Amino acid sequence: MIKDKLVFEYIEKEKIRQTQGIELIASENYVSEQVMAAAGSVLTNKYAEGLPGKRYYGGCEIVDEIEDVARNRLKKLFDANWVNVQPHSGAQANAAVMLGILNPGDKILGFDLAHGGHLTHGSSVNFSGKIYSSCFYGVKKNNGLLDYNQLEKVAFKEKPKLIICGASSYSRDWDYKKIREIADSVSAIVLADIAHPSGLIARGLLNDPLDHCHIVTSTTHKTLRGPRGGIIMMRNDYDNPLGTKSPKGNLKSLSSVLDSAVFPGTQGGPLEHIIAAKAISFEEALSDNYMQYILQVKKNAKMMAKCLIEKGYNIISNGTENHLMLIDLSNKDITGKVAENTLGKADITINKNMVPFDKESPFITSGMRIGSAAITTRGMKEKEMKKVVFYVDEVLKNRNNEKIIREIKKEINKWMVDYPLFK
Ligand code: DSN
Repeated sequence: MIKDKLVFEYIEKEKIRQTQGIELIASENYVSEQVMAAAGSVLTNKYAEGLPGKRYYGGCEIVDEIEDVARNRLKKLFDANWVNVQPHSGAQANAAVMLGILNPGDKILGFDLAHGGHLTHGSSVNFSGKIYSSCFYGVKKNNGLLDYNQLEKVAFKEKPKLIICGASSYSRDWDYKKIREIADSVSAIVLADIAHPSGLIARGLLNDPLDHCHIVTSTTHKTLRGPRGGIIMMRNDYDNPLGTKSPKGNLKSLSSVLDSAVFPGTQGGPLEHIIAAKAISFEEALSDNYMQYILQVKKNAKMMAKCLIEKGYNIISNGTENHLMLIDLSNKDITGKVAENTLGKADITINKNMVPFDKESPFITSGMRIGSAAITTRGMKEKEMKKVVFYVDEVLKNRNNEKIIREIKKEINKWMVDYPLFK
């Protein structure tokens, strides 16, 4: 049945790569077979612009049911009262939120990308920094912890319309209550982008942003362990801050503004195959098995951080409360770029990462970011974290010895056979 030998050979090679190595990229994970099956299903054939019950195409009866299942499960998972499961990615979710509640040129305040934030939180190379006027807060130099005083000062000075919290490489929890208080004092909306820790938040292992933030976005493929995609959620609905009115002259609710900002605002047809896969992953995330998994993710990250610190690695903020950590490699006399390349030779996959106040460029960096979400899915526990850190350290110490690195790679490939993708 399968005709495209070339592409399927590459897919098989990628499967082998994913299986035989130690995956430490903090934003990656392995989905279940049923999530993959839905993502590769006939639903990919269907156009369904609009929302369930209000589509612009015929033949949507079944995808309507599927999207409603996804929405209801997501509401249950986060105790949300309104959700949109259509964003193709976290970036698309953020784009829709900004389109919905801001006018071009409006001021936004986000966590500095160089301190652990995200491109879509106002970076000058991203739509968020090109269309809107961005300003930033960051972490304290002495301890790597978020500087709430600075956030407050910048908010008072700049009077942003939107304050964005959330990060792609910050290993500590967030004080959403405090951020909401600051936002209220300058009449700003708060968006929490929980793309990274959403799985931990869903199961109560971190503070709940939905308690305090007006709008919450996330990806579905990191700790949440679903297909690649985005979501938008709110616990309460609000009046639309732009004062947009419906054709009948009524003030539109924020939820309807956000729905319109996803489609037709920023996207065309939703990916119903991915929405089905999201629905499955939300049900998985509600299960006892997932609870055990996400608890273990947190324990594994803590153990990795402890072992790294024992080996003299400098972890920003000196530890982790979630699934990831950012390591400043300056004291090891190695750049992030070299670390990424060298570990890659031993089939340990990480990403180089800027550290706060980094002197290197984003292409070189002084740091690396690692996370425990993917290796925990493979069935690893604290005991295995010690071995993972041992391998990381050995490879970095022997970065100029190709022979040793080749031997470690062989050991790793053999070891990973004990942790199959699907049991
Ligand atoms: N690229 C994602 C990450 O690795 O964190 C964020 O978009």
